[in-house]
Amino acid sequence: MNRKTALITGATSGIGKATAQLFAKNKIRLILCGRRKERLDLLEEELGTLTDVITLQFDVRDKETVFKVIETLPDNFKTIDILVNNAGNAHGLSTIQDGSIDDWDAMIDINVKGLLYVSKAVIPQMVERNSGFIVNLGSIAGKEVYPNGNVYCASKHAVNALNKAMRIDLNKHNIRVSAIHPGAVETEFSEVRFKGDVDKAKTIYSGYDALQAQDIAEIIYFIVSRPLHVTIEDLIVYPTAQASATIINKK
Ligand code: NDP
Ligand code: 8X3
Repeated sequence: MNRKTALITGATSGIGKATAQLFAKNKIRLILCGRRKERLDLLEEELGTLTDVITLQFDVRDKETVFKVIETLPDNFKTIDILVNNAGNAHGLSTIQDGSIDDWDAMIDINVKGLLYVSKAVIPQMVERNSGFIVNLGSIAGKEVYPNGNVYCASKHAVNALNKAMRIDLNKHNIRVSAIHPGAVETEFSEVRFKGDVDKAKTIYSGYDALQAQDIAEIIYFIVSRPLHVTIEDLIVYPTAQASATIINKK
């Protein structure tokens, strides 16, 4: 059986890392991406005993590097069967009138433009082969807008739209496209959003059982392991305690 190769962005933490670990257990070959080299090295060491692993250190905002690193992959990693567009984050949580322009730039550049660059670097080979799988990490913030979420919500609404656009444009090329829109997942997400304030980040996940990265990884693996004629196009996943972006039943 031909083993599949997956490129995962944002593999150094949270959902991307858990997905890499689960894919490795299932013998999917891995191209792991992120900015933090030491974490990539550790992952390569950990997962290299289970499957073939290569790591690519780059910032998804760096357009030239994105294309260069993907174009210059070694021959045995050139064929990418599964692209997991996971790298992303929120910066800040404030009203539109108080928001920081640097934070806005980061969210649009990483969550939207970065996702587009990586996709543009990978999609042509999928079109050529008439096969491939793209999983886009959206968010409940891409389905709803909540107070102070403005630009993060806009960036994830864009991911939601791009997921639909990919599904339409790539349909005749037999490429499967799926989006997962989680609610609260306990990762480094809130630490990044609150600029390293660990205590504040913890409050987001306290008083209920938040989703864990592993929960989302299992769903991603389920999606990509369906038979060829099955595509799960769009999925919202909540912790049981969550009913909408703003309603969480905390004890
Ligand atoms: P983490 O902060 O734990 O992981 C984010 C990952 O993205 C890291 O591996 C980080 O790696 C990578 N990343 C961030 N910025 C860049 C960049 N500029 N270039 C390359 N890689 C980058 O968060 P999650 O695992 O929770 O987030 C994964 C995805 O899931 C995101 O798209 C997020 O928006 C989405 N999501 C998260 C939810 C949550 O509640 N946690 C809910 C809904 C959606 P490095 O810093 O090494 O570059
Ligand atoms: C992360 C979930 O609700 O903080 O995308 O936007 S939320």
